[in-house]
Parts: sequence; C-alpha cells; structure tokens
Amino acid sequence: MMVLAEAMSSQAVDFGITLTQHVLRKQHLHPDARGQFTRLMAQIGVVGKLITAQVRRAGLIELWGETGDMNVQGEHVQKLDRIANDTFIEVLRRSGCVAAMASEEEDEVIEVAADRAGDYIVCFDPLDGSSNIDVNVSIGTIFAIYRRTQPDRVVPEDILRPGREQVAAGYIVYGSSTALVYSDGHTVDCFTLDPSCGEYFLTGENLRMPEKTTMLSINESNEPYWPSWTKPWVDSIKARNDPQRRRISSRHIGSLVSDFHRNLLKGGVYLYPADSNNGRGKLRVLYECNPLAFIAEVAGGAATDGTRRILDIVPTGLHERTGLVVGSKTEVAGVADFIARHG
Ligand code: FBP
Repeated sequence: MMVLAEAMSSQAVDFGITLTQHVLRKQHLHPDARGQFTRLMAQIGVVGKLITAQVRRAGLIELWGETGDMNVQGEHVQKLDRIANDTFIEVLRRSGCVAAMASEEEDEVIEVAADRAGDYIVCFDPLDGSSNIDVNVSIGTIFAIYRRTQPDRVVPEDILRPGREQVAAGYIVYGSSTALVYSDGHTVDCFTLDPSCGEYFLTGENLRMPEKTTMLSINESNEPYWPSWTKPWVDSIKARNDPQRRRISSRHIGSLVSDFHRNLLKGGVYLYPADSNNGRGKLRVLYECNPLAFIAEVAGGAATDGTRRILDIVPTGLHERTGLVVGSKTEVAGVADFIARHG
C-alpha cells in the first residue's frame, strides 16, 4: 500500500520550482538573510499578478485611455499607469519589508510608516511602455532593490546612489504570458506565471546574454536628433548584412522591458541615445536603466550611456534621465569605442 501511495504521490506532485522556493533555496548565498528579502520578492510577485489581472481585462473594464492628469515626467498618465503605481505602492507598504520607495509616476519619495517599515528601498517603473498599453502590445514593470543605509531614518542617499549598490533587480513582462525575471546579483532567473494556479514557476535559470548580436533595437525615426556618432554606428551594424547572409535584424517594440527581454534571450543591442530632442536622454536612471543594467551585467552583458558604466552613475535627482546602450559586453564596448573615435 505504501509503495502505491508513494507512486501515486510522486506522479500527482510533478511540478516545477516556484518563485518563493527558488528565493528560499538561494538564501544560503546571503549570510545575513533573515527572510525579509524572500517576503519582498513574494510580494513583488503579488504585484505582478494583480497588474496582470488588470492588463488582461483592461479593454473589458474600460481601463484603456488616459486619466487626464500629467505626471512628473510631463507625460499623460494612462489609467493603467495609475492602477499599476497605486498597486505597487500599497503592496509594498503592507509588506513590512520596505522603508521607502520611489516611483516613475511619483514626484517625491514615499516613506513607509516606522511601524511597518523594513530594511529595503525599492525604485520602480510601475508600467513601462505606456505608448503600447491601449494597443495590446506587451508592457512591463521594472524594479530595483537596495538595502537602506540607516537603521532608523530614510536619507536622500538611500535613493540617489549608484546602481552598483542594488542588491537585486528585475522586471515583469505582461505579454503572451506573464514572465518575472530577477537577479540577486548571482544569477538571472526567469519565472512564468501559471494562471491556472496563480503561481510563478522557474522557466529559465541562470540566463546568459548571448555574445552574438542578432537584433538591433533603436527608434530610427529619431535619426534627425541623433548625436553625430549614432548614424555611422547604426550603419556599421547594418553593414554586417551582406547579399550572402542576413546576420542582424531590427525590432523596436517601444516597450523597453520587452525589447530588453528579447535581447536577453536571443542576443541583441538596445540603444536610446541622449539626443537633441530629449536632451539628456529619455530613459530614467533609477527606474529603467539601473535595474536593466544590473541584470545585463549579471547575465554577462553590459550597459553604458556611451561614456560611463550605467551602474556608476550617481543620480542627482529622482527623475534623472540618461542615454542608454545595453547588450552584449563586446557590442557595448564597441559602441563606447565608436563614440570615443567619432565623438
Ligand atoms: P515609459 O513608457 O515608462 O514612459 O518608458 C519609456 C519608453 O516607453 C520605453 O519603454 C521605450 O523603449 C521608449 O520609451 C520608447 O520611446 P519612443 O516611443 O520614443 O521610441
């Protein structure tokens, strides 16, 4: 009887590694772990589920369109931007793991009341790819996690600090499925949400960014505004294609998180230079560039603004922007070298 039960149970319980189980089994890598990071990652998973539910039903429950407000970025706030932002804030506030947070949608830092505060600081872009929300193209959430620097109060240096101080970073893509990718600084791992049981299962472990670039991601309509080095560099990439063989193709989804995810899996370089139209760059250091640069580096890739390593930038403001080049190490080094030669 026991043998049958065992056989039955092993067949019945054949399932993958969940997000929480994975974070738990990696706790030994963090000697001072007390379980708060595990709880925080689980709560970020909850944010992903709650936003997935809204995104999937948006067209049915009139969640497309704008709220009529403008955010601190000077952008029209989409209804789903607002919902994703409020959801992230409320879940983190209740988690007991966070002392303060900064959001792309919020003017100021949000501090958590002392009786609910925890050890971590979280910076996030609640919904990246806003221009794609209403047209059913994949969008995402991006987050960066730091340890607070003071035990009893939050200081500006808890937020305005170089990205290399992140203890973890990740993103959630709301595409054909919901995928959560995060790195704790040791590996980059991908989880897919199983809507039938509401659990994230490990579907990609220790992801490595392919060295070979097969995809170019840049908005070429910005060419009139590009700095002098960008066009010759883009042409040099296209020149890799010849009559015998096409070695490189082009994709610009318009959702950084989705373009980055594809390039992480398939090999590619994403570029959004600071140009004469967006001045110091379009993308935000804290909410977009730092977390993706952290993941790229752990996966063997690199990220630069053309002259500086993204993770060494010390932001002076909550909504500081920068140019971004992220991709394989060789490709990013090639861009920096190209800029140095073409200025
Ligand atoms: P938000 O949607 O969070 O504002 O992000 C900026 C972004 O939409 C990126 O996701 C994307 O890569 C880029 O801007 C697209 O910009 P553009 O439409 O100028 O190509």
